[in-house]
Amino acid sequence: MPSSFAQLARSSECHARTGRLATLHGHIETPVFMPVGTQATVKAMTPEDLKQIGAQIILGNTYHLYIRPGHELIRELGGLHRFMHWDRPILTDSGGFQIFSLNELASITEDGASFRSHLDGTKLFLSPEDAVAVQEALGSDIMMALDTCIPYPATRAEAARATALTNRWARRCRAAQTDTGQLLFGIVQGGLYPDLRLAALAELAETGFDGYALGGLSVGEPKEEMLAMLAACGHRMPADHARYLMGVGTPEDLVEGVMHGMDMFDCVMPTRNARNGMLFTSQGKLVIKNACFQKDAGPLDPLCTCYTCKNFSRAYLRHLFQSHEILASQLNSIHNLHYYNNLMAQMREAIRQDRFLAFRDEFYRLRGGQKP
Ligand code: PRF
Ligand code: ZN
Repeated sequence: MPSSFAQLARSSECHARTGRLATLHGHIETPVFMPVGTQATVKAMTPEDLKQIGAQIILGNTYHLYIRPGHELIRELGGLHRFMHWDRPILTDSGGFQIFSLNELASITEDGASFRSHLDGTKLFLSPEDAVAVQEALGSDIMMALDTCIPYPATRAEAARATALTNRWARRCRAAQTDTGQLLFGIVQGGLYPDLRLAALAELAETGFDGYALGGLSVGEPKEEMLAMLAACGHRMPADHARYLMGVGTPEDLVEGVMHGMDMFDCVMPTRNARNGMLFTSQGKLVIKNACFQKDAGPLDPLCTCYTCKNFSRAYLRHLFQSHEILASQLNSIHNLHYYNNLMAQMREAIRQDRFLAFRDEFYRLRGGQKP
């Protein structure tokens, strides 16, 4: 099978690379950030807003859409793209992580995961085969294999057991896939044990997936531990396939992830923080409710070219936030997602020009921060 991913340029000083991923809804230039659209919507953003900030691909959640409104309904209405009026690529997460993070009572057997709906308590079950069938009904471009996320901290024995199950489930997902042209990515677990992760990766690569993800990171472990796993595993993931770091992270995490050879990222941080009045800027974080912005006529970020920064003052944005106006969420989300998207675009350009480490130095210098 030809790979859906082509590497286009690589840094001569680190593992950073640019590439192109082919999907049913067109190409994605990597490294890429995927805004999170859990409920078939990226909160507070219309699809047109998303296009304006340059989003190439968004993420949807199998777990939430399975519970409400149901994958059969979405299939009947023409699939997730038509349902939400988004014609660019969509990646759907498999549900594994959401089942365990939203359900204290979830239980795992060899067969699959049993859990209760977080909405009304209904008993539900999702097998690896179900996870693929649901994602095929949704019609996402990239499907994720069903995994079990290992909580932090976990003993080596716990991590080994969960990782082995995740890999058996991954094989079942691959076998359950039908001929839809959708891509299927495998997920590397292994907790904070690099040898477990590398063994899991070798097994997954043996099965053969269209891309490989690092799961189970940014789940409460110290930052150094996450970066150590990234350094141990990132560049050892198959170079001829896309590499996805799941649920990560801060702008700094994205820069470190790219340096270690990762291609794809998603995180609720830009959208969630936007709604909470925390904005990302080239100089670091900004809390819009702070009194110092009461009469500030300047833009959020003088270096930003987004709709929000071109048209509104910090004073106005602070007023909207303090008044709990819906527009605060919208304008702040536009800015934060523009910031994330622009950061990725800058990294792609720096890699093409083979000056990624210089870009990284400047990134930390501007925000007055230390490199990890
Ligand atoms: N597995 C899946 N989705 C995820 C994760 C995971 O481990 C994470 C962990 N950061 C975020 N989203 N399936
Ligand atoms: Zn802006």
